[in-house]
Amino acid sequence: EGKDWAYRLVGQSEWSAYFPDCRGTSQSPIDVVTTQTKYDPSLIPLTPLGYSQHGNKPFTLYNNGHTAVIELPEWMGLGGLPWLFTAVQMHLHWGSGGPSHGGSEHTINGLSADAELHVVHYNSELYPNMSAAMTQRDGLAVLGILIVETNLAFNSILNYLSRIRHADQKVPIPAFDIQSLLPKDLGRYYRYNGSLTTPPCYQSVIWTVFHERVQISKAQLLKMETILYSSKADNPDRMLLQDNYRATQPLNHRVVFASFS
Ligand code: 1SD
Ligand code: ZN
Repeated sequence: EGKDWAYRLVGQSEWSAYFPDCRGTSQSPIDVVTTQTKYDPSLIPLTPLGYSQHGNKPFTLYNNGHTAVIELPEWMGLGGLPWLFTAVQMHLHWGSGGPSHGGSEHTINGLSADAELHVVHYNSELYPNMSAAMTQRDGLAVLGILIVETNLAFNSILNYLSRIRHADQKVPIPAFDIQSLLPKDLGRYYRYNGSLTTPPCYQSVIWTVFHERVQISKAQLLKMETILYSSKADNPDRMLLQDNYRATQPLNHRVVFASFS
């Protein structure tokens, strides 16, 4: 993990030289081919726990050089999986070409969305914390929410990106209802076993990709795509933080389950 990595320069194909797990056979993201998914009636709607309860404590918004991250309070969690999961953080992946030019990590029937929101949780019934959980097969649960053009509550994050333009910058932002960023239909989703989509690519994620897409306006998308830098403030060679999504990975032996038919 100490080793640095990038989406550009030293590109995605070189991640596995330093992070061998990136060469594993259960990597993420994937292309979900809907005709090849398997209906599983045991996949019940997920229940966000405390997502809408934010009290008056601000959130912290952080440019980690690879994405914009919001650290989530530990009383937020996720129900509807075999174990209780505790929220850790959420972050975004985006492209550089505006609407209809890609930017999501997961694709459905070969089709990209404009961006993708990830809400990361760890299995707090089996493991004491995120770092213990992140190397275990049942350690993490990540929600993947595909974002397409129109409009939404994304300003709760986007209004503050201008304050974390460079890597390592952090700001407190007013807390907001995280559930407002999720689709309304939490019952229709795809489920598969995969990995972190960034080095070290541990194959520890129970992935949920919602079928319903959520919306973002063209102006909001362009702002997200052109405001942050992957370089630090004191680096004269500014590098825009763009295209921070990984290419889809082979499914290999895996089955993608659908909660609906
Ligand atoms: O890209 C994130 C990375 O920033 C880190 O959060 C990691 C573990 O939490 O997860 C990946 S991802 O698979 O959620 N994209
Ligand atoms: Zn992610």
